[in-house]
Amino acid sequence: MNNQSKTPPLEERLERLVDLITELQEDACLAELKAMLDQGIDPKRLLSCCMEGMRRIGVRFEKGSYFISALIMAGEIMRSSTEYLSHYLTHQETSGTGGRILLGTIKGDIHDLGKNLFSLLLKCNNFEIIDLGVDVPAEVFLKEAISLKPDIIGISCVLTNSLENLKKAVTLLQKKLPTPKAAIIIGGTCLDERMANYVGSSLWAKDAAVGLKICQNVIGGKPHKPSYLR
Ligand code: B12
Repeated sequence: MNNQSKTPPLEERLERLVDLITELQEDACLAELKAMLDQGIDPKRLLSCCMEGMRRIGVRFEKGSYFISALIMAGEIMRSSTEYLSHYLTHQETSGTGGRILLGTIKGDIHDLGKNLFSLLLKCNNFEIIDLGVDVPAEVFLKEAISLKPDIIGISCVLTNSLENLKKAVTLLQKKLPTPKAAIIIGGTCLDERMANYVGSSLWAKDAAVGLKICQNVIGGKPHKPSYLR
């Protein structure tokens, strides 16, 4: 008997992992995630499964079949999964030029898993991170930016309801930051290019990996052109 008859094909296992996350089966999901990591499966593919699980949980919440308790559990699953994955991602991503980044989630929003994941990727690529946490008002971003002089300011916004706060922060920073002005990059589930235009930020990333690339370009002196944002 060969191994193939015992272990289901990879695609099937990945889909099962997404199902376990969506069904909030924390123990089974973490056990499977760990097993797959130990077997050398690409952590980026596993991370994509976690993101897809979060998306499906969000859809169930919107439809009313999941409640806030499910979002809380989802947050815990995502946090533990990221913790496992971080060991593997850290070893994978070691090259790149560093810079100093001020990070935070915008006022009104307490989602931090996306921001933390972005922070992790940046750290793995030799960036210095100053994390202001969640629910950060525009004025605090400005005050800390003036005192800490980051190269880049990263703002996470997951909730549509916080979009006006994000717009306020971007406008304030663009107006009041001393020269040379730090670049501002925004990211988070609720954002797309249209929203980025609305809040007035030319740097927007649909995910943490794209965000990392943009930050590397900024530090490498490449122009801040929307063409390399996608
Ligand atoms: C887990 C979760 C929670 C947890 C969060 C725990 C935590 N510590 O973060 C808790 C329970 C706290 C929560 C609360 C709420 N939530 Co919630 N939550 C989720 C859920 C299921 C997963 C979010 C997540 O962590 N995803 C995984 C991370 C890794 O993904 P991410 O945040 O998108 O980040 C990625 C990118 O966006 C990017 N990124 C993120 N930030 C940044 C920043 C920069 C600079 C860059 C470059 C990139 C970047 O990088 C990441 C990796 O690629 C989503 C569903 C979904 N579709 O996402 C709903 C969701 C975000 N929540 C939602 C809602 C409505 C709420 C509540 C209002 C519910 C309520 N009635 O109380 C509250 C709001 C509380 C508040 N004031 O913030 C809605 C938001 C809808 C909207 N458009 O506004 C969603 C989409 C669910 C839904 N479909 O309805 N939630």
